[in-house]
Amino acid sequence: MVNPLNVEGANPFEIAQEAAKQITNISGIPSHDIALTLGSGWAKAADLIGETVSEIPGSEIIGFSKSAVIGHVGTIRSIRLPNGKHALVIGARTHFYENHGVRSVVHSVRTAAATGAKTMILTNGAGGIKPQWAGGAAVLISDHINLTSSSPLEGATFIDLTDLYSKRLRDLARTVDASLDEGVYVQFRGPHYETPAEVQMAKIMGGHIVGMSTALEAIAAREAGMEILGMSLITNLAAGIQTTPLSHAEVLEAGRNAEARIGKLLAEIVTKL
Ligand code: 8IG
Repeated sequence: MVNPLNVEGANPFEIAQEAAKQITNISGIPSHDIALTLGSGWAKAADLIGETVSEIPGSEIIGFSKSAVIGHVGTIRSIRLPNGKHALVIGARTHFYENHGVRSVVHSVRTAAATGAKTMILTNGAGGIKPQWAGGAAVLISDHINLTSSSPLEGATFIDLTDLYSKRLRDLARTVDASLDEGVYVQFRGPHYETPAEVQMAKIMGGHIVGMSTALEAIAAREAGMEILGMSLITNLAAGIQTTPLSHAEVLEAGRNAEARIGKLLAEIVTKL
């Protein structure tokens, strides 16, 4: 199948507009207020934040591809919150390591913005560098280091990334759970996990969380003018911090063990937005 985002001359913002129109038509909801991308372990939040108006397979919306990862749901949901606002929940994330290009990676974020969303909640499963995060901590992202050597921005698009992960929203999250810790998210390309030496590099650079998704999405969300909340579920300690080998099975198990707790946490945060 042709990926319309990679066709020469295509305008990714126009395709996002088209995707948003399809979502509006199918859901019957003219505009959304907030958007959430639910990564590994976070899917349960969708069932807790409100009433699902519409659930759409990603494959029905232009520019979305089937999720490549087991544990990622692959649908887009329109949810009515108890306060009457509408949330767009994206379970169909495209990762940079899938090699569909960075336009595909951020298409969901641009589509969310095109549906009207002013707040973007980006969640992920990630590795932790702080040993006290062992056992499935949920943490706030305070900033990032982008080690993908890529950007979703094209041309002379000089976007300020100060306060990329909104201090206001982090403080708001802490009104729900005052114990929430925070850290700097380091995005590697993946899909392999890091070597222990790379984890030490990330640590020396000032990183606390290692992942494969969120930095590029946050840049696109900022370009679109959205306010961003980033949260990681630490499903494993990063390579070399934990002494046992990393496995996707371990990640999935940590997600299952945490999903009820972090789903409830995120749902409570959403009610305060
Ligand atoms: I879940 O340890 C998950 N995603 N880069 N490193 C990176 N991404 C991850 C990890 C990890 N765990």
